[in-house]
Amino acid sequence: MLITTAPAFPAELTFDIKIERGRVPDAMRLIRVNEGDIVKLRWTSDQPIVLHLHGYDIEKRVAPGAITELAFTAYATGRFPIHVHPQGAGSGGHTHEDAPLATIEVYPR
Ligand SMILES: [Cu+2]
Repeated sequence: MLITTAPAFPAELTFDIKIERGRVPDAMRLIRVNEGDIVKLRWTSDQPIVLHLHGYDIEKRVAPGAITELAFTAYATGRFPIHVHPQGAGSGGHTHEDAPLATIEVYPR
């Protein structure tokens, strides 16, 4: 049995995630937070890339040479994949069959 002990109060959590050639290190592929936490994902990438956080439906363009912050409050619990969208494909021009770049798990408090 897995017991998760969430802190009583929401935390502000910052994760620095480095994308290299469209991938993130294995250790950063699963990000666990608790409901209500303020989550800041600070992305860097060696190439231009568009990220899409599902569920929260946030899209962010990450350019090389700068940190791009994707911040949200984890009000919805569950498992939310972060996908890479093709550059300039417009809306609806992508599939989600590929493995996600990373996954965010939000646990109930
Ligand atoms: Cu997507």
